[in-house]
Amino acid sequence: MNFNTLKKRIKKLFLKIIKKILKLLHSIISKNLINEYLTKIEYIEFFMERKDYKTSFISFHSDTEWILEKLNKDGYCKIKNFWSEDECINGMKSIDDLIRDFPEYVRSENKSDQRVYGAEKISRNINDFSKNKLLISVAKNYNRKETKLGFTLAAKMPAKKHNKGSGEGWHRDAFFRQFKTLLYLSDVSKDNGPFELILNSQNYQNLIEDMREANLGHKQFRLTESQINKILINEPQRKKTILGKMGTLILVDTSTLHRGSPIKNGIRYALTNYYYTLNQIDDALYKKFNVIPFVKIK
Ligand SMILES: O=C(O)CCC(=O)C(=O)O
Ligand SMILES: [Fe+2]
Repeated sequence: MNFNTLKKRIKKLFLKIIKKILKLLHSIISKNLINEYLTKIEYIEFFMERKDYKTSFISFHSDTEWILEKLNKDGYCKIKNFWSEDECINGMKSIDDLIRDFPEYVRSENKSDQRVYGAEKISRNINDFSKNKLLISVAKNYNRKETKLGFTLAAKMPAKKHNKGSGEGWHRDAFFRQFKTLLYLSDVSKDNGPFELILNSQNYQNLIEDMREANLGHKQFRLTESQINKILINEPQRKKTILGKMGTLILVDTSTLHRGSPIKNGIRYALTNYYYTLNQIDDALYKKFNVIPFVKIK
């Protein structure tokens, strides 16, 4: 074992011990302070192994670099006309076909939208999107760890009464870093359930400040409307609603606070690529999302 590996191991062990002590001290120190310290330790642990990640992909596609810069700065990046109108129309048709032909894979527990995970295994055009080289290159470099596409979600969201929007309200998918790409196949104006996020909520400093502001718990994934309002009260400009014509692509770190806003009108069709680091991919993941297990590309 070389010196650096040993140093890393000792650091990891040290952080683990501090975490244990903090959890034990729960009754003595204020809960909020403990939550902050725990988050700090988890943040250090998360990025420790990612610090040295290098990939030749950085020069693979010339657009990778500016997209990464924008992602690192704002937590998201929007690209217009990623797909043409014709491609989007075919994409919407593919989603309708999928929902009709594979009802056993249509997720019904989501109240707002109809979802099929693993759509790239059935539809040729969705498969092309899932394999896009620029997107995988951005995913790897943004995650700073070996990354693969997990699956592509095909989703159709009609305007139903009392819907909460795609994702069922404000949440983060993960803490610290999680990369997805969302492609609008239909035009999305403010009434068609646009993707919304709280700017910079993925950054460590904001994460801690927002926790204080809204009195959030340790690893709290879902937030109420009133907690979001507390975060926004002094900085309303941090709420970003991403509108776009069909073919608009949103590359986003879903460790930001985000949601698909409730849809008031029409139907929103969208595809989402879910990228995971290799350690996140296992059978349980595919089971959790009821991903189509077979390939039957048409
Ligand atoms: O599709 C959207 O607008 C957001 C969905 C979302 O946040 C999720 O499924 O985790
Ligand atoms: Fe989400």
